Amino acid sequence: MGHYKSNVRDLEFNLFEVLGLGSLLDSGAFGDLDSDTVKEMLNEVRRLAEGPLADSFVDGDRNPPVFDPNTHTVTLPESFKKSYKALEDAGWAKVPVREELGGLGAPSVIGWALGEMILGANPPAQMYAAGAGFAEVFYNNGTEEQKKWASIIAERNWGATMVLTEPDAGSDVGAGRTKAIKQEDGSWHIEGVKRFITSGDSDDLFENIMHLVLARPEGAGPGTKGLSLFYVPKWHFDFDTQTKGDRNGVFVTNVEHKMGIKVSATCEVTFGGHGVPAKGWLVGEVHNGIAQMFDVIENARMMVGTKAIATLSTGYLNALDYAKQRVQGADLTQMTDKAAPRVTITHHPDVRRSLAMQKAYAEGLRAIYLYTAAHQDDKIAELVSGADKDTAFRVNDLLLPIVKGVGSERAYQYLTESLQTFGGSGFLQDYPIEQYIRDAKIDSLYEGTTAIQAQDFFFRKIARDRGVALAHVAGQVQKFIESEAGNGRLKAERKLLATALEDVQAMAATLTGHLMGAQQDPKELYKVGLGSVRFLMAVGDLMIGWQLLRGAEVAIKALDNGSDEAFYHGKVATAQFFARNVLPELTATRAILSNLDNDIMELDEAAF
Ligand code: ST9
Ligand code: FAD
Repeated sequence: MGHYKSNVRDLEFNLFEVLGLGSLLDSGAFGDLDSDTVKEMLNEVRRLAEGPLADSFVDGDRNPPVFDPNTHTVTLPESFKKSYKALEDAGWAKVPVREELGGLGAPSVIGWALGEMILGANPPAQMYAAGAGFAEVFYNNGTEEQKKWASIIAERNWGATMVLTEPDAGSDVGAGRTKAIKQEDGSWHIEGVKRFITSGDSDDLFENIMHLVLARPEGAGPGTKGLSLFYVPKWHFDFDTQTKGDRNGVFVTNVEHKMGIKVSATCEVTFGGHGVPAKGWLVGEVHNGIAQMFDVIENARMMVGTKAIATLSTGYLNALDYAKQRVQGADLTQMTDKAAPRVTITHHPDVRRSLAMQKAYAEGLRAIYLYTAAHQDDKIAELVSGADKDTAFRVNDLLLPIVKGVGSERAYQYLTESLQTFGGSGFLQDYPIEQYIRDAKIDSLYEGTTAIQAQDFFFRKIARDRGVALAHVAGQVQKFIESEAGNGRLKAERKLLATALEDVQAMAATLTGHLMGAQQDPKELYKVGLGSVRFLMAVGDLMIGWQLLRGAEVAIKALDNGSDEAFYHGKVATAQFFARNVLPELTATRAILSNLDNDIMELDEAAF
């Protein structure tokens, strides 16, 4: 058995029983893609993920990429290349990609449900496989000519990178210094050093790589708005004859040694530093780089959150499996009887508590990323929450920092509980959890750290949106609270959810008050900064509680029909456990946020 444990049952539960996609799929809204086909796809991807993809998970960690500074190349382990090939051959990464680019044009929510299993089994494989997705962004933003290039790039399965970060420009992308110099033939020469570039080179996985690079044209203004987006190929390519030309002047000049996701090559990339110009073409022939790059970033943030959640899910299922087999100690009620029979550790209350928390966060976060993805498609958004096109767009925007920020933080936190369930064995490389933890840590760092997600969430997705998306989602929660959901069995939990919703609304009002107050006293903004991560996490818990209880409502109805009892009982019990054990904590967070002060901001650095 490989390391990866999928949860197709829970994916199907969310897609068909909670979101109710069956009716839409079976009405022909997405062509041939009906419910049965989606179920077959889920099982096909499960087989691939648990088998050929999971096979190289450990080897890719123990035998990371090797960089040759003389040839500027990266060698990947053969085992990983074999896994990658299996993924590419099966074509799953192209499922959500538009048909013009050789994809199926399936709705996002199906793409992410399949993607979860790939990301759980071998996350770097999905990252290397993102070329067609990148080509879609190029296509959407490109000129008519560039659209043709994008189609060819997708069809020929090129690799792709997103190139923003520089040594002095991490969170602050607008500090980037890489230059773009216009050439007479309409192309540009890019000059500068970028760092931490995922898949900067990739052995012989691809015939070519498309780098999407942010650079500042000579004379352009400061900050992110002065950056433009360039298509820079690794090899020149004649799109008319479809033949590879000379090497372009973009070279990998270092590969990082990392804590996790080691087989994903994280590269320093130097443009125009080796006597060959790094030629690029302005995407869409317009200077609108940061907005264009955010089309990639939004997808990448979704990917990172889903990756984290996928890892927590397999971590929990591994821990559960172990806990059911590990015999240790007597039942607590017989603790004084030294001859009492020994029991499996699932009998110990603290192990139960821990497993319930792991299950609640893994399944609650899965429901959130799928609910978010449901708002990436107009027809599905309408079905799921009654959102029109504009509201669906805003809701997706609002929820992305929750998928990415809350998903990554909670996954890392509860993966340590998965490890704890194994006792000392969890610390060994005999089990996958220690690698899961190392591989998942990156998720709270790249694609915008948690602090950046929290600021994006409050300033852009709530304040700048004038609370429109938040009000839509809060309205959905309120409707659930006021409903008869659970047929009497969820009454107390709906009350706990009502208090949590009030707490979150009060937190939003407090932070908004500080934002308004900043017009008189700019230091009021510090209070928003001091409270924003707590706020993000609190909204995450509210959303998880709501999603779990919605699932419980569906499960209670299903139990009345008497099928799959263990699964549905688990759904109800986990939702109740979360509502009773986690939601009340939001009242304390509300109190903390209502008493924020700037003392810590005024403390001299020397006093830290
Ligand atoms: C990285 C990669 O870390 C790691 C993993 C790579 C894996 C690769 C595989 C990926 C696969 C998935 C991709 C598939 C492709 C697609 C598939 C399709 C089927 N939303 O607030 P302002 C824009 S890469 C939208 O003033 P500052 C907007 O245009 C490195 N747009 O910001 C705005 O203008 P306006 C990742 C947004 O103070 C403009 O930016 N690095 C959003 O100038 C300026 O906004 C980071 O993530 C948004 N949420 O700059 C950097 N926000 O306001 C993190 C801004 O007029 N740092 N815009 O609309 C930040 O995000 C900063 O907050 C900052 C600040 C840079 C935006
Ligand atoms: P900094 O920005 O220096 O942040 C340091 C600390 O300060 C963090 O805790 C941060 O939250 C905090 N901080 C910084 N600014 C603020 C602020 N304004 N408010 C509050 N707190 C703040 N980049 C690419 O362009 N392409 C890639 O493919 C890519 N892949 C990556 C792969 C890996 C493995 C890694 C490690 C990084 C990758 N990155 C990539 C870069 C990644 O996006 C950055 O590391 C990330 O955005 C953070 O930037 P930084 O490391 O410079 O940290």
